[in-house]
Amino acid sequence: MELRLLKADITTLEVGAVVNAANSSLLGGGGVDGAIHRAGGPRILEECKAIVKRIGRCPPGEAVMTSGGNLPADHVIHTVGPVWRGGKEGEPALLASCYARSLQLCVDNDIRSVAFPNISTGIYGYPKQPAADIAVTAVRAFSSSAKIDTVIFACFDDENHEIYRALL
Ligand code: AR6
Repeated sequence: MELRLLKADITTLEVGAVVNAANSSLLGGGGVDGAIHRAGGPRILEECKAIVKRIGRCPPGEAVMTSGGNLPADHVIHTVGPVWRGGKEGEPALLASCYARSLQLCVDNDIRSVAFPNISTGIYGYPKQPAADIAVTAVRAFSSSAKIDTVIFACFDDENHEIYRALL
């Protein structure tokens, strides 16, 4: 498994799956979630609604998958990061779970390339350095058994990009 760093708008990437930093309603929002639904079109939202109807809301740390709609990516994996509440309410484990559950969906669906945004580090307020440490550790921990070829960390802001550059 190759880990790559890009400074990019995740909606432009031609990969097997892009990961969305969603909320539990799966109905869209701001940040990267808004960008993915805008660029991907209404089909993604329809699929999200069908998932909620079937299995209910998506709790923090979990992930579900839809098609990529109009995106160049084949699929969107919607995961719900933790809201930062100071770090003592299980946030680190929930954030690590977002990465692991998303990668497991890739394995289960034979997806070979996946791009992650910096989950929870925008509207949800997770401090960027510890979030990056968790992201890289979780992906590396997963890689031993997986047949995923490429994992891209798609950083949007300069601060995250610099943090990941130092880490990778
Ligand atoms: N491509 C890649 N990364 C992006 C893009 C983009 N187009 N746009 C923003 N980012 P956020 P969260 C980065 O706030 O903190 C939504 O309303 C951004 O710089 O999108 O997990 C959901 O519905 C930041 O580093 O997600 C939830 O309610 C990272 O994406 C809530 O926000 C994550 O920021 C989730 O908050």
